[in-house]
Amino acid sequence: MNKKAKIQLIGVVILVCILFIGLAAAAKPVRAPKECNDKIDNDGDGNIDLADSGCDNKNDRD
Ligand SMILES: [Ca+2]
Ligand SMILES: [Ca+2]
Repeated sequence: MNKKAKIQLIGVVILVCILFIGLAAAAKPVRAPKECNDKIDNDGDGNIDLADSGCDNKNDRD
C-alpha cells in the first residue's frame, strides 16, 4: 500500500468515526424535564414539584 492510499484509508476511517459519533448523538432521547419541574408527583407522596419538600428549586431532581 502506498503512502497516498494509507492517507486516504485513514481519512475514510476518521469520516466513519465522525458519522457514528453523529448518529449516536442524534439517537439520544430528548432530555426529560427535571423531576421538580414536570408537574408530576414523581415520588407519589401527594406533593407536586416545588410543593414537595424534596424539591429545593425547579432544577432539582428529587
Ligand atoms: Ca412528591
Ligand atoms: Ca415532579
